[in-house]
Amino acid sequence: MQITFRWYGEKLDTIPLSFVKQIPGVKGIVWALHDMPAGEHWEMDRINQVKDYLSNAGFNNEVVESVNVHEDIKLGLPSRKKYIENYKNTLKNLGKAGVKVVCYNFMPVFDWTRTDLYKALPDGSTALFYEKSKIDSLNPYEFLDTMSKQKGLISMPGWEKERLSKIRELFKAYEGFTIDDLFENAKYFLQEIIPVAEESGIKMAIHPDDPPWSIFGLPRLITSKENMLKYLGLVNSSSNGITFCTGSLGSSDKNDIVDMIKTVKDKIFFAHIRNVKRFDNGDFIESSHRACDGSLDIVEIVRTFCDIGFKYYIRPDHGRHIWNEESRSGLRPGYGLYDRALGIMYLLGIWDTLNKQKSAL
Ligand SMILES: [Mn+2]
Repeated sequence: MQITFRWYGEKLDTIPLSFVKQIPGVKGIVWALHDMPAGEHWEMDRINQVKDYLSNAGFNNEVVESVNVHEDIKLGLPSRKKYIENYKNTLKNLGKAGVKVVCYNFMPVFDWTRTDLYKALPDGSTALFYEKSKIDSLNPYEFLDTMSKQKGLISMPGWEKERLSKIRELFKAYEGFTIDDLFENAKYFLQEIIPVAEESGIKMAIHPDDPPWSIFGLPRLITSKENMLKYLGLVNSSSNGITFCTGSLGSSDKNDIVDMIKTVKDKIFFAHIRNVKRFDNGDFIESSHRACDGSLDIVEIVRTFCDIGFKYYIRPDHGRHIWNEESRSGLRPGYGLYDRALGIMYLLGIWDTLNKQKSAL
């Protein structure tokens, strides 16, 4: 496995790459052209600019997160043809620039969803929190109104101002839309882009829905083992795979994470490993990576990745905000430096121990 770190680019991220370089084990930066709206074609010179910048800082550019899928593709509108063509051209360019894995998601309207970005944990740190009763009781417009008041949200992928200003139209477009419709449109998308990904040497890795259940009456695809297998079966190809996000899938106690990793092992090209603490009422909060701090046994999860001989990319996903980091301007909720660095050290500690044990056998 190879450790990576998500970084939002020279203009948008306040963490210098020279700091990331001091976290042991990080080889690659997970990047994207975050200023590009979904559906646009990524030009070669812009891609190469990032590649050079990363390479000068001592990192590879092999993982992109995300190339966002335009809403018209998810909805299956006639205009999807144009956006799919752009998507294919972007993949071709990324392949030429040495990109190996492209993460994306197929979540209607809302990307990841939380109700509080700075919920206090008992130790005084803060983290992303999901309060089920709040989501169940608010309509999407009220929800959006509450969320837009929270610092840093609008700068987060999937929550762009322009996109959210169209929220009413989007909800109208999804009226009567079922999960079968969404699977059908995903199949059409995959049939179009997977051959291009294959030719370009790119593995497509869909991110699970976060949280893994339907919200505001919208269907969600990657929520369970069954749906994951169904999605992988839509187009059978070594380029059709998964970003295995333990925190997203693990927000539901119905998902047995270790069993899921074993089931789809050959199709995991990218892993987000983080812990999450679930509560009996359906709420959850992101916790430190340590197994005993959350509901997921991160030691068993890393052991499973080690057992399947996982050779692709891993990143720590989100972290808590610690050491007063949330007061820093430009902080992206969940994407501070410190707790993600601690997370990496925890993952490497487990990984190195397991490998040492393995080689002693
Ligand atoms: Mn994730």
